[in-house]
Amino acid sequence: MADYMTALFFKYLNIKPHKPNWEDRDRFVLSNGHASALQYALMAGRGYFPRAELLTFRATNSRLLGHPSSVMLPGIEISTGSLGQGLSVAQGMAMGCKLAGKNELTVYCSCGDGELQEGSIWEAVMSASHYKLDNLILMVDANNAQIDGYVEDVMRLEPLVDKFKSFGWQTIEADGHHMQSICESFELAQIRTGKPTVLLFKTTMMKGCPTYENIPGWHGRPPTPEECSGMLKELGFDETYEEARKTLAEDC
Ligand SMILES: Cc1ncc(C[n+]2csc(CCOP(=O)(O)OP(=O)(O)O)c2C)c(N)n1
Ligand SMILES: [Mg+2]
Repeated sequence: MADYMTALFFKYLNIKPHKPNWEDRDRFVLSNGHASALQYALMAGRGYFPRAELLTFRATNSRLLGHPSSVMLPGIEISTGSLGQGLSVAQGMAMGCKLAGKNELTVYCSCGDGELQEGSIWEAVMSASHYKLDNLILMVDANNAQIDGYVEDVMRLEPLVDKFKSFGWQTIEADGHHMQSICESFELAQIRTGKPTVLLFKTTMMKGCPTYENIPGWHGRPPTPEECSGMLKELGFDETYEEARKTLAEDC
């Protein structure tokens, strides 16, 4: 998700990190809350809090919980982690913006593909098109992986494009690692067409680390320091895990 989320947070999301509750901000809901580490990294990059705080991730008393908490951390719109719920919340936010006459605000929601197996997702999908919520953009991390294995083995989702289309959504497929395709997709999705939009981003879990790519076991296992150093190397960084931690700790 890192590639398209970086485009979202640095190019498209209209926010004021120093004023997290600014009324006219775009909204972002991380419905697949287990990807919180990515959201924290992006928030630190945008200046919500110092990058050194990232080192407290999941530690006792940290604001950076394993699943994002709107109670703990300003800038998180809604606590998530129980899969299948965030899209309904985002759908309500999009409807609220319309009712308030603020059609220019966009509500972005992120879901995993395994998450789409939750029935509540499809209630929100149905309702968003009924209410013509063209200010709602759903991004799906279509990596064909989930906690128990490959999505197609656990519970097949295909044909996903046809499913979203039949529910009345504008449906856009893109390579989730190709920055130009990502940007073109966001720009198309932002046009108000009378329909909500889903961006089906085709991705590879652990993209950029060939030794570790596309192995569902990496859904939730923290790498050892040695593995982490190996991943950094494959990603093209010179620093080891320990060195990278040190650099981060000094970045305030
Ligand atoms: C309602 C609910 N059921 C089960 C879980 C446990 N769980 C956490 S992540 C996950 C897999 C989700 O798959 P996907 O959305 O594809 O995420 P990815 O592995 O690609 O990050 C599961 C089952 C949960 N968080 N919430
Ligand atoms: Mg997945």
